[in-house]
Amino acid sequence: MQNLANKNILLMGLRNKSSIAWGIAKCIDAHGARLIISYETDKDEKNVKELTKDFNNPILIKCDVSSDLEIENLFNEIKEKVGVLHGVAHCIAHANKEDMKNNFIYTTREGYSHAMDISAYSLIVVSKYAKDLMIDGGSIVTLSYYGAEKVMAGYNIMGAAKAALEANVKYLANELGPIGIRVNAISPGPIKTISSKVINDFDNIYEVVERKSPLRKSVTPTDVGNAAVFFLSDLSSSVTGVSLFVDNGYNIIGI
Ligand code: IMJ
Repeated sequence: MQNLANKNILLMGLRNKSSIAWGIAKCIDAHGARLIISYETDKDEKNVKELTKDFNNPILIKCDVSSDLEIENLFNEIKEKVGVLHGVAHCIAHANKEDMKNNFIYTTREGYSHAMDISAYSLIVVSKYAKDLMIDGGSIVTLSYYGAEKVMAGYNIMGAAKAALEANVKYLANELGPIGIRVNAISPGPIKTISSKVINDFDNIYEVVERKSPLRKSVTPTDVGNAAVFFLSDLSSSVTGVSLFVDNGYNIIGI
């Protein structure tokens, strides 16, 4: 199926084969879009090039979202190369390891700013530049987590950052709605990635979710990719400002 034919879509946050962004990228490409992929470091460039070599003419651009200048350059280059943008998949988050490991109360000022900057603020500045290229309307989708709403062991500063991100989604959806741009979040159940390997308690939470979710299975990057295609396509043309659980129903369970 080609739900994204003739659309130019920016995907941010692809690093390796285990990235959730990789599951999303494959679904977006399969649905016929032209992908523009931004990566953070020169090391990521090699992986991203190799991963996307069979894609439909992808454009690869370096962008570290901690730099306003790099974000501005990213969108200038997109304007130059494709002109119009129809969608953005924002799959970026980062906190310092120590700030996730230590008790929440010991979060440092620097660590708090860093997690908020990369994981929540970046959506605002990316949306600001994206809107100028979304002249036919558009759709912006980001990734959240249940830890924004409920306390999850070890999630700590990222819980605060995802809560901020979900609030950003609502305020951006309200401001960009009148110019035909929708903004939504997907909140996936736990997925094993390279970055999840360093997280204490991850394996325990992953196992509990698999055992207790109504559908009794774990979530795959392709599940998230299919939801992203829904949000980025006209199938969701009247949906904005929501956070959608793609978690096999785990969030409805109490004890
Ligand atoms: C993260 C911490 C604690 C519990 C967790 C997670 N569970 C899940 C995650 C149960 C699913 C993964 N998650 C939803 C995240 O948002 C992870 C973000 C993250 C991961 C790292 C690891 C490496 C690093 N910094 C990070 N920053 C953010 O250095």
